[in-house]
Amino acid sequence: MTVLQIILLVSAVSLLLIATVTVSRVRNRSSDSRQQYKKPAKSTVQPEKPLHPATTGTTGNNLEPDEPAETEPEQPEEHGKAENLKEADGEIAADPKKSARPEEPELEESEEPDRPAEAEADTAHEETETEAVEEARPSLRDRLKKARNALTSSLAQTLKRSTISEETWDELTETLIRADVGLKITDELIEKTKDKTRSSKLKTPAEVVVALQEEIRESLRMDNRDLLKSSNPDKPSIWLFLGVNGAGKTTTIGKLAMQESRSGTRIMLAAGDTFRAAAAEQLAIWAERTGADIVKGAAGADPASVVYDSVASAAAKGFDLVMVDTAGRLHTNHNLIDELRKIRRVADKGAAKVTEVLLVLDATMGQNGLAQARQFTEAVDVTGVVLTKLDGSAKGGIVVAVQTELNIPVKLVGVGEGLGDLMPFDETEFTDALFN
Ligand SMILES: Nc1nc2c(ncn2[C@@H]2O[C@H](COP(=O)(O)OP(=O)(O)OP(=O)(O)O)[C@@H](O)[C@H]2O)c(=O)[nH]1
Ligand SMILES: [Mg+2]
Repeated sequence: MTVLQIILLVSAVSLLLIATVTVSRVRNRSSDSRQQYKKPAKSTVQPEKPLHPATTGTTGNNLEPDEPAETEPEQPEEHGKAENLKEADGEIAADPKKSARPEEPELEESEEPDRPAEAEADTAHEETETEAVEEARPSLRDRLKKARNALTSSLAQTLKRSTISEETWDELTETLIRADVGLKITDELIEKTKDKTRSSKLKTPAEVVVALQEEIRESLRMDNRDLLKSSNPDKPSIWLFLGVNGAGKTTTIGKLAMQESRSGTRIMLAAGDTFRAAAAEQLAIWAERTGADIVKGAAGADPASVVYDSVASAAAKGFDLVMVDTAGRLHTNHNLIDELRKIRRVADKGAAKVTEVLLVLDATMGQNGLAQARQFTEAVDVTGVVLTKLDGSAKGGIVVAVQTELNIPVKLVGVGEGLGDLMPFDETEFTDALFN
């Protein structure tokens, strides 16, 4: 081998070595750069998590199966976003108008079609819940707790005795008077119970108390408790609501309008209380809640003209029922009583007839309420009584006093402030709830 050949061989080997080292370095660099890219790749995936939790679960598992420590710091942000999303959904569910909005600006295009459907489902769910709450009412017995507790604790002493004596009758008399039955009716009930005790040969005070409950139930028996409607299906019925301030007229109209509208009755509310500025507004809220129409007059307008207009409008629209709210007037003010008479006259002169005049009485007013009631019944032909706030009264005997003294059927009882807290009155249900 020549010297030249040896030099060429050494050069070739050196070049080969240099090339190998260079390729190896380039490979190492490219491997480093791939590792550096892992983090940005992760952070672009993770913000998606709160928006699509299900998808994220799968994606996360595929991408970072063995790096839990790196996913954890991201979580506070995820929760924040998830909460924001929940809040947004809540807002949409709470306000059906918002849920109907298709052009929600913050929404991504891909999310757009889902949102109204979700919102609708949420709203429907909420409505079902509201209805369930409205329907799931306590029984009359639950609502008469105050009155029952007062009566049963007053009877406790009498029931402890084993024989019937003069003391038994004195105690029963006191119990009835305390329950606001009134002196005259108490005497009548005690006499009838004594007769029954003799004729049925009752032996114990417990039997006497059962007999007294039966006498009370009998004294409350009346056939005509249904709310009357027009016999002509082409003409609306008119129901007037009267009573002193705060008795519960407007609330009763609202509760009743709800019940009636649920059974398909088309209702017009007449804001006949033009004295108080807020009165028509209060009625308008009930109209909105129950889907009824309303006719309001200007403040201080003649209530009779409002009633006339509402009846005319109801008749023109083919409505079934006009419910007339009136001012809570002082029963001593004769001008106001005259005004009630005028409302009644005018209502009857229009396109329909008054079929119910309902006197709304606050049960917690006791015998004072009865005195007020007489003023109304002398002025206008009252066809039925609505006894409100029985839930708040410890004196259930007022029901007996009102119906027997006025000789007008108690048609409805109010047992709370809620929409469903108005019940048809039934003497058997009532006496059972009071005594047991
Ligand atoms: N606990 C209870 N509260 C009732 C009942 N009925 C009505 N109320 C409440 O009694 C208050 C007066 O009710 P309204 O309906 O405004 O009485 P109103 O007779 O229209 O009163 P005016 O318009 O001032 O004449 C309101 O707070 C009602 O929620 C009931 O049956 N039970
Ligand atoms: Mg009112």
